[in-house]
Amino acid sequence: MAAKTKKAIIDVSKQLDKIAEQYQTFQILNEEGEVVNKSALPDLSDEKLKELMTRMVYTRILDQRSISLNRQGRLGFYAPTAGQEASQIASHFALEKEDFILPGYRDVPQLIWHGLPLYQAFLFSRGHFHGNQAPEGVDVLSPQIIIGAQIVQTAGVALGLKKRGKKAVAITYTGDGGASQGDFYEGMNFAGAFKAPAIFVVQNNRFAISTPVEKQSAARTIAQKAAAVGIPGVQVDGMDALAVYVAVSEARERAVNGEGPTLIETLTYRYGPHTMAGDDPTRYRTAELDTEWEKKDPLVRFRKFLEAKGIWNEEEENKVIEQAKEDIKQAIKKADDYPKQKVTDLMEIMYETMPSNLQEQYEIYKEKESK
Ligand SMILES: Cc1ncc(C[n+]2csc(CCOP(=O)(O)OP(=O)(O)O)c2C)c(N)n1
Ligand SMILES: [Mg+2]
Repeated sequence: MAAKTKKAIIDVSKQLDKIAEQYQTFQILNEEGEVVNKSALPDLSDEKLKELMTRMVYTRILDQRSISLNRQGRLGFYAPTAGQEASQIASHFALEKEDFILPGYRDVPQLIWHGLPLYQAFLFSRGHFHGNQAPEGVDVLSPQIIIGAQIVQTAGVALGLKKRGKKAVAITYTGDGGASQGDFYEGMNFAGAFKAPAIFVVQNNRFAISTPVEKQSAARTIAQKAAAVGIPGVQVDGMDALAVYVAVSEARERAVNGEGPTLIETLTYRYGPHTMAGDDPTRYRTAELDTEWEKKDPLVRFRKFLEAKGIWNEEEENKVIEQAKEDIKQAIKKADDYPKQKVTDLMEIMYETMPSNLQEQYEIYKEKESK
């Protein structure tokens, strides 16, 4: 144990407590789906509420199907999303079509709901370049694998939107691990200094692969890291779709009104493994912790809320499940039928004008591929 510091002249004893106190978890629905914060309820029509539930159920099915397609060898890279639906889908639900998304590798669902066709998400998983070519008007980057690399880019995209006079935001997603990277501070600092319309969402699912959040930082919350760069920071119950929706809606409004960026920490959990590439969560997580978080499930909670309002039932949910399964079946077939990528494809999309040495190689490959 460290020796006790003698009475200090500069009294910092309460400093950290006072900081942490200011970042209380924002919640609207408790685990039973009961409203615990009535004045914070967002003004969403029944249709909108049902649409949000539809998207979360659909995304849970997509996750289940993606895991089994991966096990059958029909998908490549896949990072499971179950447990994080409120953080991902309700945050996206607060955006507009013209907003720009810079996702991490676990954030494929937000891209799909922003307009990336499902078959392209499957091609991305298989490492096919066409999976990274979002259609015109779908303003997204492809999922970033390098932890934190999308955060400085987000500050840049946001500043670009501002300079062009667009009423839009750049939103990025990273994890608790991402919040320990240098890029994280750099991106937020720049966006704060330039009042760029950015939203930094940190999905704190408690682990960076096997490293628990307590070992990643001495900060008691991730939200409070915003204060160091002079921007608002919000910690929200990331299993509560309504709370996440409100936090992002308000951040968006501030951003487009010229008030600059916001950091949002969502407290969440991934039920599955880190990715499908051999991670075994039982080696670093206890069954008790899994159970504790499963009780907070975002779908169960929101379903109870909607059922109590009389606008959701099993039949309605089954329709969504069937639709999701059918769409996935069609999309995987479309991905199967899509032309295999060729070496020349990659060369064609890399440069506007191909350098002469590549041009030579290009001719050689073109010849080979024609046989
Ligand atoms: C710069 C960098 N370092 C390390 C890795 C290896 N890596 C891949 S995922 C990951 C953990 C990230 O955890 P977190 O940010 O909490 O996101 P989560 O996977 O929990 O969604 C690490 C260390 C990487 N991809 N990039
Ligand atoms: Mg994490």
